[in-house]
Amino acid sequence: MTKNNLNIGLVGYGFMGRTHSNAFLQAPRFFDVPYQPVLKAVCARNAERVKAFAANWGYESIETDWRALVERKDIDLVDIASPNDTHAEIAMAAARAGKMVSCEKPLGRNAAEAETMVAAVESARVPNTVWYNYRRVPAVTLLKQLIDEGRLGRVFHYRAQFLQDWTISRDLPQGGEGLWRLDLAVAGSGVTGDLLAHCIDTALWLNGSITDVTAMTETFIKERKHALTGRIEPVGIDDASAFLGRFQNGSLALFEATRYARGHKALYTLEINGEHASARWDLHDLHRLQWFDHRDEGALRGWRSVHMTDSDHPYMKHWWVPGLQIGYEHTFIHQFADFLDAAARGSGVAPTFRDALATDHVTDAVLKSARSGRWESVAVAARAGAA
Ligand code: SOE
Repeated sequence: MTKNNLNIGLVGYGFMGRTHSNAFLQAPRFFDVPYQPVLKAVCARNAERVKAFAANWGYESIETDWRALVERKDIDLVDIASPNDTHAEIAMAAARAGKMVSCEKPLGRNAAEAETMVAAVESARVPNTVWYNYRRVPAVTLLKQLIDEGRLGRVFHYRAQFLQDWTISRDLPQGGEGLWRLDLAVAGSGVTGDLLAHCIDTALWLNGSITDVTAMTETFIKERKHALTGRIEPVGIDDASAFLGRFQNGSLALFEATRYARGHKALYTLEINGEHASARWDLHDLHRLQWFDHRDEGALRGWRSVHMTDSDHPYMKHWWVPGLQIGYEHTFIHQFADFLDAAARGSGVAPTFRDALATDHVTDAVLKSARSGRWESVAVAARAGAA
């Protein structure tokens, strides 16, 4: 059967532009998706570099102004993979133009910005999603199923960490291409919005709402040269961020993110402890789910390391044969395949803009608490159409 084309316009050609482009190409090859994605146009300001990117990934055309991309009649989906300070303007214009919108995380630089984006996609009724890709690691998706089946029983603890070490050098400039994550005006925050946000998104999905937090942040290197101005300027982002919190379901939260954990490159770990069972997952070993079930026979009770490569594991029947694992890039392919299925039904796929707004509310509360030195409650987003 011939499928309708879904014409994609990508904004941004950095690391995330590559992960998304790979997903657009691979999803229809491995999943029976209802559309044929077409890499119609890629947009970025540097014409030479965007041409090279288009040639490498097979985009049919280029734009150097996102407004021109959004206005094009031949674009169905606007995919935003540009720095955080561009998300809101592009997403709102795309929604107003009736395009589907997918956006890199975090949705907004803060919850107020994210609220305007949610309002735009909801009033335009366009399918939308935010690329919190770790939900679609098969081990994490399986954990969600196990939790929803009630296998943990009452949950007592949820803890998560995201550890990196790439900004320890004081010679690293802030700002500009590749280093905008260190520039407060562009990024909105440091590790809180960049890394902790991943931990929070997964936690809200697995364990429900977070209601209150008490946090601390630290900026270890106070001044850095700004790549765009050439001047030494104060650093506004948080280099490390940690919080204690409470979930709505009564369990306790313990979260940490940093770019100053020497030796750790992208160590995202999570653990959940319930009355009957516990589970652990680790991004450096992402194809394994660690599972302990207290109801197992006493003499053999212990931690199991489940290798997520069987066809009855989430998403795995679409890949290789049992025993052969998949990796990081597949999480984006899974999300895009799910998005296409949902879009064909006229809806977005989780995490939608509204789901991602909930994460921005938690990160706002974390930053507020770090400033105030007090417990802060997490604001609850207004429901759709309530404003
Ligand atoms: C930061 O180094 C970063 O690239 C994040 O921006 C991504 O969201 C994370 O998945 C990996 O680390």
